[in-house]
Amino acid sequence: MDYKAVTNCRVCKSRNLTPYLSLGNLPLANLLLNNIKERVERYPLDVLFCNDCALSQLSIVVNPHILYDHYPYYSSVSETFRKHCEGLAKTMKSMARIPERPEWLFPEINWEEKWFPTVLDIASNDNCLLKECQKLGMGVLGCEPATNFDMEKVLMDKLSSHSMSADDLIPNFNKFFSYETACEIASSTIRPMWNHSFITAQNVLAHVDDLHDFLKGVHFLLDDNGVFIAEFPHAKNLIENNEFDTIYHEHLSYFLLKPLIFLFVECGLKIFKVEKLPIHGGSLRIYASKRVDEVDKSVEEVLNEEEELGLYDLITYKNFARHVEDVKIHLKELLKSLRYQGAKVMAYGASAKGSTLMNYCGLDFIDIHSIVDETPSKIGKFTAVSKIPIVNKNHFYLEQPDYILLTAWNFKDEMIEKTKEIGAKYIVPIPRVEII
Ligand code: JHZ
Ligand code: ZN
Repeated sequence: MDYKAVTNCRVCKSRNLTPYLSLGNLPLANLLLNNIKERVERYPLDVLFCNDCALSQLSIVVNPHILYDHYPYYSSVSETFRKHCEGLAKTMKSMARIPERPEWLFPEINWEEKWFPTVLDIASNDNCLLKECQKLGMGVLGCEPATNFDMEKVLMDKLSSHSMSADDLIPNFNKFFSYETACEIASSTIRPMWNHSFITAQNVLAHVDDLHDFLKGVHFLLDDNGVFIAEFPHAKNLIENNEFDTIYHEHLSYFLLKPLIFLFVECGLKIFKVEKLPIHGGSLRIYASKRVDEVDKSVEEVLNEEEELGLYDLITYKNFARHVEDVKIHLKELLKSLRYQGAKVMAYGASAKGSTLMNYCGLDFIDIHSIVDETPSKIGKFTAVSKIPIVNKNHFYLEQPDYILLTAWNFKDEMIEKTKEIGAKYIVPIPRVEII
């Protein structure tokens, strides 16, 4: 079976789930075709609201091996995201504390001199974050199930125990993270893997079905002073800014802070600080530990804001669902009139959200000439169902488009800066269709 249906809330286990948005039967958002004749599977894309804990979640869970064994998204392509990771690495370095009794683990080491904080990054992708951590002298380990990043990684069996030659390499566990994987990591003899000062999870919690098992693994690996740092798009922005295109089969959950606090407590972790970040259309970064003396006021502030905005009430979600169709109507109308005028429209960013946008709106190669993406492995492929060719950035100069549709509007500033000399106008689809 390619997917299973959700019957209970992923966080609180309630069966009191109400559907509020259906985007139809869509292909997997990161599925790219080598050939337009390839058969494409479609899956229902419906969102449910948990009336007990306010978690929005998809009605189905697609088999993660189909989604992630090969993953075409490379985080480092965006300079904005790379800088974001540099910032997080610096934050961790400044927060790091020497564990209370590290000499128990490696008595031969003079810890005052040699101790360096360690970071385990879950779903480490192309090591965008870990490379920044490494530059700051932190011990690094990745856990990434996709096999296509191998060039950048070092297979565990190539490293001997306590090998210091590993310092400039980034070891990786080629597995989905789970409690079982955490036990394997802990039983490994390689030093940077044990007793993690930091465990990071950028844009991965939303992809995880069994969150309890995942956090059990985090709890198991985190040292007593350790901090778990997770980032995810905040469902507040999904609703407020009409970011419906961030809904796709990989994103099983759309998080508010409230259900996460409940979940973390159940798993023996306490969220002690929250930061709002502009990345990916507006994200939250949460900090959690096993032992917490003081909870920062940011936690209460975000909870109050969520409540004041009505984000714990089903009616807010039903209202949001009514606005989603506006984008479809306006975007289709705009592209139709541009076609009649003979204007050439290209897109920038063969993103997952672009797949939802184009397929939900029923756009294809008639509306959009081609999509530029700088990820080498995406170039030369076609988007699924919409069948739009993905081309390299030179094609902006060759084709001289009149309009560029920003299918990765979350990187609007970076994309406009990189293409301004082309002289095209930009179509920004979210929160409402606009030409700038
Ligand atoms: P981008 C991503 O989704 C990945 P996507 C993931 N699914 C997730 O959870 C969310 O974010 C939060 C390209 N690009 O990041 C790179 C350029 O070519 O908006 C990407 O293919 N040049 C894990 O896929 C795409 O655009 C550039 O200058 O919706 C952007 O995709 C830049 C900035 C990007 O996310
Ligand atoms: Zn719930």
